[in-house]
Amino acid sequence: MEPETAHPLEHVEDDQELEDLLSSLPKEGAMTAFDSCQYQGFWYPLIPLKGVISSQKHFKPRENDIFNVTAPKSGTTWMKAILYALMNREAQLPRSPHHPLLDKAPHQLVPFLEFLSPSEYDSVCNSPDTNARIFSAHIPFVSFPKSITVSSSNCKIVYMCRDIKDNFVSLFQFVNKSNLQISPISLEEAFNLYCKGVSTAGPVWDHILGYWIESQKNPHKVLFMRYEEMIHEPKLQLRRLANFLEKPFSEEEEKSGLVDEIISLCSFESLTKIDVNKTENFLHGFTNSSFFRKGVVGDWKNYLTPDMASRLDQITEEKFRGSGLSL
Ligand code: PAP
Repeated sequence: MEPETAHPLEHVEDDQELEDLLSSLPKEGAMTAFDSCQYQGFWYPLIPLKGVISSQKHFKPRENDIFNVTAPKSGTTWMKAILYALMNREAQLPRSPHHPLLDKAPHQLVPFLEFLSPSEYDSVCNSPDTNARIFSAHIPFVSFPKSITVSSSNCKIVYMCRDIKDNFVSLFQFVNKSNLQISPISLEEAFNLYCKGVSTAGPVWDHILGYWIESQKNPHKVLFMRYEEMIHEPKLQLRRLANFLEKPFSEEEEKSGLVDEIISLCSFESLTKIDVNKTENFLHGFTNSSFFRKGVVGDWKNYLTPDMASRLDQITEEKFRGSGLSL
């Protein structure tokens, strides 16, 4: 048996106790105007951190809940759309002119666990299965609510990672485009913080590694996916995902072109043409459009110096050495 990871805030009973514990955590200036706190080895702004702690204390999974987990800027929005379209495909055909993804943003259809209050968990009803909901989270494996990760739970975790250099560039662009900054942060400053691990739910390498290890130990519970593989071989990856979620495509579905329809509905080109993804506001004032930028592989080449690229490669190589994982 493995030792249980201690959750120092699990027994917090009242707000004062929570405030005391939060104020005792290490803090650092972050890429945004808000300081980051370090909790269980990972960095967070205060609001999502409170959500992480709440979920640890209060979340009660349903039998077949599904969790779309990522380090920020690894393809979360895309996977939200894919999971929603995939799981609801019988009642809501992707070719339907009334498909919910045509008038709701992926972030509205699949909420982040850490941005919900405990009283809102049960109001999530975005799956055809009454024993299941679809949530998203940036929470590292070590801090994920134990009620979900225990082997007796049937909940499934779909983890998506992305090339580290593209991840950093996407994050840097997002931070400067959104309302998270009083004045823009420079590339160098953001880069140094990222390399130190001070990004939301960072260090990104530890985030990825936690789920990679778990996916190897427990492949029925955690599916490890890559943004680049989704871009290059979407059909294969979508079938892999459907099989993992025990909702494989039937022969009729395959023949009817459903796999292509889901891929097309959720593609960058298609989602960025939909009005709601261009304008409306999402949680905490982020515009929906800020979650769509280029959606390509290798954009880091347009931003990083050769030194920056090799520093990230070097950290990646060191962090993943011996794990069987390379990015
Ligand atoms: P989040 O973790 O804060 O929710 P997330 O959705 O992971 O953000 O990141 C946005 C990235 O996914 C953007 O990448 P870029 O900056 O390199 O362009 C965004 O363009 C990309 N993205 C969003 N939707 C799609 C999609 N349908 N297909 C491919 N990439 C997408």
